[in-house]
Amino acid sequence: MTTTLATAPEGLTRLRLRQEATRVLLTNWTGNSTVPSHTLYPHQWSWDSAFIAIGLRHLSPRRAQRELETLLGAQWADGRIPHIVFNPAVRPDAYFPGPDFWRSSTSGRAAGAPAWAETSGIVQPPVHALAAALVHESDPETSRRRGFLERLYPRLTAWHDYLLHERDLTGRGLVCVVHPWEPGMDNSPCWDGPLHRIVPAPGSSFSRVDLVHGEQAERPTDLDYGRYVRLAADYRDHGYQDTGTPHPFVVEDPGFNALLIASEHALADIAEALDRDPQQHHERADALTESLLRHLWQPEAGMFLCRDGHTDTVIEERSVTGLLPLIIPSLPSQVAAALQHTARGPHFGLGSTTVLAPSYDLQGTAFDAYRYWRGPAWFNTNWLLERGLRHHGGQTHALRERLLDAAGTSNFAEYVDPRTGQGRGTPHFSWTAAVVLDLLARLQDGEEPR
Ligand code: 9WN
Repeated sequence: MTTTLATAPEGLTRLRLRQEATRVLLTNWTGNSTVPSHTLYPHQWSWDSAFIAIGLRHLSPRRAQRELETLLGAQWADGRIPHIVFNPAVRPDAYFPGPDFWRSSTSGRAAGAPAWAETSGIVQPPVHALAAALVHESDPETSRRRGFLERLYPRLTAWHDYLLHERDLTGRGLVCVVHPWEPGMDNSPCWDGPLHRIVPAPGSSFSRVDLVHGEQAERPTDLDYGRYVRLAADYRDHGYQDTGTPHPFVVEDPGFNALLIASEHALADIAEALDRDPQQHHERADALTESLLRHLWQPEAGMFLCRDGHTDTVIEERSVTGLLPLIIPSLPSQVAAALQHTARGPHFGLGSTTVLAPSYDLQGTAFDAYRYWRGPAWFNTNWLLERGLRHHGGQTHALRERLLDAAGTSNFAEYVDPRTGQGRGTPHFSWTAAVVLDLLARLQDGEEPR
């Protein structure tokens, strides 16, 4: 793992790291938004764009605003923000499932899909209001002049309304995900149990493009891919209507809900910046936090665990998603302390056996340091953990340094082996570069921004 980046003097290292992260984001910019990767993911992805905007604000607040505006320009009339917005200039078969599969403008018309864009029909974690608040703070003057928050606020509120009204499928005051791609952690062992019930679409009915760019041993299996395709096709064939689709996969995911809570807090800040009443956002954040604690907190595990909405049972797998509630500023202090303890303990090894927090339990039977979300460490989740630990008084200097080093030495890898920091997946990955820029900006300012 030794490179000139790692061996250069500290100042130069950080300077070059910033230059290289900048180059990644500039190269992946397509004019209105940023692709996660030109090869593997050549369109706009929802939660990627939120993290990208958080980094991009340090290069160009205006461009960061544009990133979010482009995404929200493809929002559906029912409030959902689709997980992919397809770029019409990219060949439809460059990614599977592409626009010909999702057919949003026709199959999703009754649910409110726009006629002017092709998108997917599922969603990803709601990091957007948090990103919008941070982008605004980086340059409030330009933001005000362009009416950035004014235009985004109703859209972000509609997005949260959609999740709270249409996706509380278990009636417990939590948002449910209906596809393993929705929590953004596609192949997590947490989904193995619920996915088992799904009859896979036959392999002959689709053709995977991800294996052209990614290593087979690191990607989901064909069997799981068949299940992803089946779930998405069934949702599409029910017009992407939440009422009316059987939804054989229903999971309450702590990370997804925690990000919604953090984003409700951010919406309260945005409302205040616009001289509006923030009360409803505080109330929603409090109600969601209460439901999260009541239904997903597992004191004996020292963390939050997912819940299968069909069997009404806890999914006994430890995933990094169960540590993400650390980003909730109002989390009770004893819960935050237990999460910190678990993050540093044997299951995640933060600061002892691992360089960065793995996506899944080091001691879990399904642990695989290389396969998608079944062990590798991802930079966005570690950025969220760093932020959460900092909010709750934890020491984060070492984690920050390791994150920066791993990003630089791995050439901004999509993910890394959590034990060594060795890069895996595709290089020049946008959110890896974005979180680097955000952490570097903090070091440069010599202060702790929000
Ligand atoms: C499906 C784009 C996305 C990320 C997800 C990551 C991966 C897609 C895939 O890539 O998912 O959405 O094809 O595997 O799991 O978190 O947003 O970077």
